[in-house]
Amino acid sequence: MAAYARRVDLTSALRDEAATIGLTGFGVCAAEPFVETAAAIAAARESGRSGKLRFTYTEPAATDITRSFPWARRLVVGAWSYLEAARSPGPPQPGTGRVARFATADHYRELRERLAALATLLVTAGHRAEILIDDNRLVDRAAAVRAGVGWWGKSTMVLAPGAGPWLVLGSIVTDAELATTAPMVRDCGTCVACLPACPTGALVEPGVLDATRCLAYWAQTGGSIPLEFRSLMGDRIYGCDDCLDACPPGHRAMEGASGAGGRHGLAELLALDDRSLLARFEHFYVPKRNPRFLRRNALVALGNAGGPEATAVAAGYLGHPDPMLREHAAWALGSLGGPMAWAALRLASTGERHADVRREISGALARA
Ligand code: B12
Ligand code: SF4
Ligand code: SF4
Repeated sequence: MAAYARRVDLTSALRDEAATIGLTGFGVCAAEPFVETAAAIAAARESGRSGKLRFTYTEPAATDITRSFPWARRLVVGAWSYLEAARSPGPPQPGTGRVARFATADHYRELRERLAALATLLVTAGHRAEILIDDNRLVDRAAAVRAGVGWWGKSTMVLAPGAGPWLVLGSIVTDAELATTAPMVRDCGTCVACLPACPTGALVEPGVLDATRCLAYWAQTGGSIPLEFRSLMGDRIYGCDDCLDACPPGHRAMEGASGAGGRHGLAELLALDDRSLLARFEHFYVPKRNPRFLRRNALVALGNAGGPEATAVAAGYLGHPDPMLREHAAWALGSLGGPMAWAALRLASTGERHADVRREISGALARA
């Protein structure tokens, strides 16, 4: 009985502290294997829907936390609503690109600081505590749903009352046998707004994402962006919020986040050196920390967003030493069109030796 009271007391103390420090969501669940999540990951890999994703998809321990932390008994899950801090990119503006709200700044830091305060309580009470946020060793959404922090939306996002999908998630792994919190008895009901809102049809069924069609995936995956997605990328340079924007449970929270945020001048970005570009976006996931992928995204956004300097900037990239960037610059010029773009492409076609870039230039000129 005394042990039970201690467990409940510590959970209550953690909950109180979570409220005091302003965590958006809090819950505690057992550190047992996520069997259904393991099956969902296996199904995504077998069907090819996970594409080149690694993270939790190739980490066998991701769905069984005790493989990484044999002493784990509970997960203390926290959610942080970043919407107010992120504000809004607003409508497209020529010459600018937009970053999805979750990445307008390192919003995970706010969550980490709050989870650190809870971890201190656990350690002070004599327990072990390890913070995991966006870590390959845990599927954050599976933990959040089990702990009752939110429910699984048809967009695959975890949604919470008041915040909708605008949450980042993380957990503390602990050996404390805390009292657990109940899963949320709630779902999306008859709403399906996110499914048609996805510009690429990546949400192939309620709760099932084909990552190989997701724009957020292409913005953070290496290689060339497939032609079929380049126009659909619009002015995005990182992430995509369309299925979140469409989600009614998040609409009220969006009203309080209308100030400008998350827009960047593309000509300026494309003029930055490697170090400055990576420093500006140090919290992005960029394959191999190679800034060429940020420039690739910016060139695609430039081709879609236009703007007074767009043609000159894209034409300048036709002389870049990196063939992948020449390829995307050629596409951008084909998308921008106009006498200057066609002239730059014709000139480049005379000297270009790389087969992929030549193909891209021909494709772009076919739009003339
Ligand atoms: C890989 C990854 C991606 C990939 C793949 C996403 C995916 N859906 O798997 C890509 C790059 C596409 C991506 C995009 C985004 N991501 Co991401 N991503 C991750 C990562 C690293 C792993 C996710 C994972 O393991 N998925 C495994 C698969 C199997 O899970 P699932 O697709 O959700 O499948 C579940 C559902 O189908 C559910 N389910 C089962 N039955 C049913 C039935 C019904 C009716 C429903 C509705 C659901 C359901 O069960 C399955 C698994 O248990 C996590 C961080 C982490 N370590 O967990 C962040 C994470 C999921 N991403 C996050 C964010 C913010 C995003 C973006 C919003 C960013 C952006 N604005 O661009 C987009 C959202 C796209 C989307 N609609 O999901 C947050 C999500 C927070 C939240 N509130 O849910 C996480 C948790 C990061 C964090 N720590 O906060 N991401
Ligand atoms: S993030 Fe964008 S592309 Fe990906 S599922 Fe949502 S709406 Fe579709
Ligand atoms: S848009 Fe509707 S169906 Fe999609 S996640 Fe939000 S509430 Fe659920």
